[in-house]
Amino acid sequence: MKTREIIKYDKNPILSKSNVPFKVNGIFNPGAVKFDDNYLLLCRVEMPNGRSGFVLAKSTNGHEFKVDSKPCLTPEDHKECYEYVEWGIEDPRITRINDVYYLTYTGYSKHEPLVILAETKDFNKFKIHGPITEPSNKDCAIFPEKIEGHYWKVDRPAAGNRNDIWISKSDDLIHWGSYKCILEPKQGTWESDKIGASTPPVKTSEGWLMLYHGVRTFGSSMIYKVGVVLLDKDKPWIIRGKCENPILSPEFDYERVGDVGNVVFTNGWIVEPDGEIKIYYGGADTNICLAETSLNYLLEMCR
Ligand code: BMA
Repeated sequence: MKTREIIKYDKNPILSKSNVPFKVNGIFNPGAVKFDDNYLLLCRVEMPNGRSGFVLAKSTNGHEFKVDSKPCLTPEDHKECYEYVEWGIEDPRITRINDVYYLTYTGYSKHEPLVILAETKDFNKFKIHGPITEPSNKDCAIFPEKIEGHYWKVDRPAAGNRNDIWISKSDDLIHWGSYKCILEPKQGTWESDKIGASTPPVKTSEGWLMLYHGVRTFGSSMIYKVGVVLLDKDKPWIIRGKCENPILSPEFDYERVGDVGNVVFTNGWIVEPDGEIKIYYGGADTNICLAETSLNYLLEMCR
């Protein structure tokens, strides 16, 4: 496995609203997975009314994607829990467990954000389980296998001015407990105000590797960057390593200028069998970009 730094794709952004065959304000923050030998992005599209749904984009090489002709999941599909998603569904994370793909995403409504769970086997039919947290909570990612006989998730409940990453466990992916706070913002740094889990954790020989986002407020604006953390393989509430610096920051116009400027935000990555990694991320809440790196490099950053 090669060690390589993080390289932003020179043809970024890989998707913007001109690639979407229907009218949207933007396409960003995709979940990512390999499915049937294709690269699949489950992209958030903000509709003209300002509410988000999801559309699929497919690729054979991970670089050039074609967006489907219509959304695959919308707030209106949530018949049993529409009240909690009325203002949009956002930022899906995809975790494969056996042959089922579990989606965790933000349901947004007058109740504030909470986490919705859905599952699919084919990205065509979706079974929506509904909310698995109360508000305010978002940035939820499920671990891809059981640890100590339980399922695990990380998420980001917001309480007062606290925005920390928490872990919890479950026997059925619906009912959760044993909550623990595992990571807090670090004052006076790039991640001083808010953090949240980004990509679903990936198992490595050294533990669970996960990307997360950190936010720092400057005056009235916020800068979103991406960091990396390593959780213990058997006791995932223990932090084994963490990079002090962000691994991705807004630098280019496509990350600095858009509906929300100075944002790089990821909720989807693909780790190839040879350890190469594709990180798909939203630029300025407006478009979708790609950065490539390797497992070795990210592990080295955490040591
Ligand atoms: C977060 C989420 C993301 C968004 C980011 C920057 O709170 O809502 O969807 O990309 O803010 O605006």
